[in-house]
Amino acid sequence: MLDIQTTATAVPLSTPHIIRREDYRPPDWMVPEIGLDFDLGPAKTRVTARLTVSRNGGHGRPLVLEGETLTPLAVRVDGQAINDWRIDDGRLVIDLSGDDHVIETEVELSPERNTQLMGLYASGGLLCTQCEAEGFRRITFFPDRPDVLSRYSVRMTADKSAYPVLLANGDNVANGDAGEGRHWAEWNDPFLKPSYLFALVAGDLKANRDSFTTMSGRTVELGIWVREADVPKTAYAMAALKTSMKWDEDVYGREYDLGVFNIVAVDDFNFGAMENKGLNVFNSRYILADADTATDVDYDNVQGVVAHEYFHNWSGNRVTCRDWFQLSLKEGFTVFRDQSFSADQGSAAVQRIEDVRALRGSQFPEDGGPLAHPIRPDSYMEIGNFYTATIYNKGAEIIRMIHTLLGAEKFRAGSDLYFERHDGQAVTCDDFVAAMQDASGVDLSVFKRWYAQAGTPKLMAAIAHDADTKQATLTLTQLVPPTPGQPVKQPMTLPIRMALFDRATGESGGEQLVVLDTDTTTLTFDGFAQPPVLSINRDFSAPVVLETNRTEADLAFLAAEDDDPFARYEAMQQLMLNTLVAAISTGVADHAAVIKGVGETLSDGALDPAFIGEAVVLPSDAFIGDQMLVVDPDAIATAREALRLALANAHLAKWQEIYAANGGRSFEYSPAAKGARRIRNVALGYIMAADADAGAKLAFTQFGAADNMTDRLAALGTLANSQAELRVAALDIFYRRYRDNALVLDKWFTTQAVSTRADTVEAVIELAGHPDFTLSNPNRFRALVGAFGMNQRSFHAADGRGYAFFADQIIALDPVNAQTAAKMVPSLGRWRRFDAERQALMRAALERILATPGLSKDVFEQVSKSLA
Ligand code: 0A1
Ligand code: ZN
Repeated sequence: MLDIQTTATAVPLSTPHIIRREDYRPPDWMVPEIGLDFDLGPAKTRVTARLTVSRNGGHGRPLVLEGETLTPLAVRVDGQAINDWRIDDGRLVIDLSGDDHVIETEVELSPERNTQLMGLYASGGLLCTQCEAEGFRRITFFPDRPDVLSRYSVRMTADKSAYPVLLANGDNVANGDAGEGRHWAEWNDPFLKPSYLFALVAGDLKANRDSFTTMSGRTVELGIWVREADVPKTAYAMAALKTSMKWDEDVYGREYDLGVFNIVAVDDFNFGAMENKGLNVFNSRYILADADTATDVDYDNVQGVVAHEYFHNWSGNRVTCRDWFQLSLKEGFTVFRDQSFSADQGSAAVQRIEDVRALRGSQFPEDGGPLAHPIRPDSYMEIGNFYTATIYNKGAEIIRMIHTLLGAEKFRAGSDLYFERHDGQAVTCDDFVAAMQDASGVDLSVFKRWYAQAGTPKLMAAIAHDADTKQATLTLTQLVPPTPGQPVKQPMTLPIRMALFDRATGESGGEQLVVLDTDTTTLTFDGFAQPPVLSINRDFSAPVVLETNRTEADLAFLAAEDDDPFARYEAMQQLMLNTLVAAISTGVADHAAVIKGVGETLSDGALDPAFIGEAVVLPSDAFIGDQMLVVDPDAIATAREALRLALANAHLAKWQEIYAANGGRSFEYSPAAKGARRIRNVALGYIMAADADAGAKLAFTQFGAADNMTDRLAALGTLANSQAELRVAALDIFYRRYRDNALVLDKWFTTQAVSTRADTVEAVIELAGHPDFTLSNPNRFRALVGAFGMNQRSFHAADGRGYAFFADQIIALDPVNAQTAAKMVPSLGRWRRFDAERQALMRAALERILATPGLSKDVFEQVSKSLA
């Protein structure tokens, strides 16, 4: 029977199955070897699997193989067809008498009908797979859990003209002609791996080929496989891959292990990319880049994601997770590794600012809302919902804190021990911490609370001074807030980097590391005739919300003087936030300190333009909202626009000077050129705010003359936010120029979805009816609907139209792509943060989603938890 994969597994809403970490049991059966034979076709693919199974321990339990949307066409045990198998809740159950058997199953799939993009699916003429976390069970019956490690051999047969290239994990060991216009290929992967790392790709692809010589002198053949026309857009990704391979050797001593490393770009993909062993599959947005189509941010993302997936070869593949509760074991560590790599490639300060901005933008709200969970969760309904900013970004901060506590050398000893001790194993977060502890001698037992407790700690730092004793006193107090299911918390280990500055000389006695692992502590510092200025949580050494008693003068001092660039940026942000929050709560705006601070930053010749570009940008609407008890989107927008206008007017001559000084060069992708584009486009935004007519002309000229996407899109965004007549013309020109380039067209949708204009809700509703909008491509859906969900001004329009539209879209997407639909829910799930009217409207939208018949368990979990 043909298997239909367009819907997710239906779950009776009354009995959602909750999987708990404490219920972990080792597998009943191991599968040391698996042979897979794919007879590939878009409408019909036949999969024959041959599993060598062996009983694990002395139990009498049957063999249970996971299957989702699969029907067995044949089942054989040791070569004999059997009929006494049964299907139980989608699983194939077989009673076996002995301890070692060979099981064969056959199923048929329809890749072109698989809109969920999990398992084997069709994308733009390709056939490809996505198995993490539980997609392999949509391909064949298997104990689809990460602690079952197998050796894979794969044979694929497909039409030669439609699918001339056949790729899978490991090495290509044989190829041949199958007659009738078909051909076959065999691939063997010598490394043991869990099923979630299995991959195959078949298609009409061309490769950018290169090679890398490893530290021990082995040659690795590299291939980035894309449509022929896209090959020139893969140069940057290839360079990033080679730099990553070298970096992992230099910094972690990790060498690549196979003779080939292939990357394939696909257009329809639920996430960013996937680290399948030797065959990474990427969302094309993280591979393709050239000056005409990719912004500087896109280039950075390509580099970061290529590195991330490559680094998984050790942190994830060679050493993998025992179960999905340990997801942060590979993701937190690998994000930390890719962040460190990116910091080494350009401005470390700007990288850190961006990493913290991402953490605060998505993880802090998650940690403070109904979906808060520790980096090692205790339970889930659908693991797809746990690929979160908490697991990834907060997970990376936890590894970064271990790095801070141990120091670089001991951290490296710890990672060496971890890789050596657990190579080829499926392990836990406890195993990782144990290796770090054993190699360093540093006790991490209290630190481990970070794995168990959710919520962003609040750190209060109060500085006092006694002129008589010339002593400064610093009192640190932490508070870990309650989160769903965790009403009471224990204090966390907080590594706090700090320095005290003499405000007269501008000197500090150097940085020190204070480790707070109790509720409160007081530290004294001698030799301060004047009250010192406190610089604290430098480089964002602990992922906390900081509250201090520092004055406006202290912050202004740090914004101008601090030798830690992150702390300097933070001081300026804090000055801005204080000004905005005061304006919102009192209705009186005093912009003087921010105007002065920004002026000094703009004139500081010693600063890197890329850093200045970040330091003079106002905090986002959403981040301002996070500082308030009740988020008031309208008041926030008004206060932010007023401060923007004040900065624009006060420094107009400077913005114009910066604009002129940083233009006129032809495109180059270098840190200096990137920095110049950044500061110039920030200046353009301010010029627009100060003088709408002149700004619009300037933006339109830049839009037309730009030789790169960064400048063109920045100009378009500036126009799209404005009332300028040229706005429509610019959007139209952009659309016509790029209508055939899906990745750039996504930017056209997003630019309009994040617009600050008052008519954005109508515009977005209209765009959802545009012929280029589709539910079948996750990038396009995220570009319009996902981006709109982040637009605080319009999404939260007081009449609730934004919420209603958003709910309609989630309901429409759910049967097509449940995973992507579920990812949208948190925008509505933040309802408790808003006023009573908005709360009611947001809840009504969530309740309408929940009442939808046949809702996926993905969306069900997110919505039901959001309403709880
Ligand atoms: N492990 C990948 C993320 C990923 C997870 C699930 C997927 O299913 C659609 C795809 C990718 C990473 O961390 O890059
Ligand atoms: Zn990852």
